[in-house]
Amino acid sequence: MSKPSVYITRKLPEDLVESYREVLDIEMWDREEEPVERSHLLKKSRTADALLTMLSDKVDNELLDGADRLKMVANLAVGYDNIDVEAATDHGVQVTNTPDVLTDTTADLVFGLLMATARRLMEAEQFVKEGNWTNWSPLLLAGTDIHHKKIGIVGMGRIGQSIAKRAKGFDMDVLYHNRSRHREAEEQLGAVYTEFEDLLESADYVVCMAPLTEETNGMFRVEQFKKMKKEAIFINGSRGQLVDEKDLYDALVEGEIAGAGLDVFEEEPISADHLLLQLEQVVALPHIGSATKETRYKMMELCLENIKHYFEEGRVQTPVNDI
Ligand code: 8YV
Repeated sequence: MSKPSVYITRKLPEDLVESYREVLDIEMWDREEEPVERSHLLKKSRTADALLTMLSDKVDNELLDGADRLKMVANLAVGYDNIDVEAATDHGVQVTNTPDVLTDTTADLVFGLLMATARRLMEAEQFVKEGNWTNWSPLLLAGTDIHHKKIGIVGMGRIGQSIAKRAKGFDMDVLYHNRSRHREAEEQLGAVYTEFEDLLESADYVVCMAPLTEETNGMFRVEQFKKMKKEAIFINGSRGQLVDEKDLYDALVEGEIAGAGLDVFEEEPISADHLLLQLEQVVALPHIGSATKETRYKMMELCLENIKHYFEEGRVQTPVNDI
């Protein structure tokens, strides 16, 4: 019997892929620095049994309509807003994601981003490297305290809870807002469920970790920034589309809030002339929440395991939809 054919939309390390070649007929996009071209992805989808996709690959009706053999899509991310899951289900296509393996890694990064923004770490490093450290003054590069402050986590999923644990270690008060109450986080972490508006008004750090859905799209706009404290710092570790970037820029320039730490943007990658990059109170990262070698390997492996098991046993470890 011929092996199921798998198309991978980025070049993955051969040492990882190699062992799966025994059971899967794997082909990969081979240009290290460039994302797969849409026309190429559409062409490959027509003959593939499975796709291993990235967030930048749109899996929509256009792709699914032409993908007669396609049975599954393994997405290399916990989020799957790049995939029209309803359409995939209608086409009988199993979708999987990579939860759990990236939870702590992403929480580490988001908490690090909060610290970098509050304590002005990037500015401070630049100051030293540019040779400006020639004197000392009491308020030189003075930032804002983190310990004993209030963190408001919007989106108390796995990563939100993992951030709450870190915040507890810093003696912070933890507020959270979520579609539904999370009793475990309340009992074990002392996190306090708070209405969205109340959270915005009382948190010193507002951390956005909600997934991108129709309801969360654009949930942080001018009204929300105006409700926050003038000293508040806004952190986004989920998706750029949850935020109106022009409104965030205005809020920062007009002093409605004090700073922002952003790992994600509305359109990625962003260019150096992006509005928000012009502000020194913004710390910007290139969407590296889950980017450690250990975790990225685990994510890639989970995708390949899901594909292998789907074809061998008809089951996957981390399904997004019921087929
Ligand atoms: C992805 C992410 O790893 O998992 C997610 O949803 O946003 C990141 O962890 C990254 O975008 C690669 O697809």
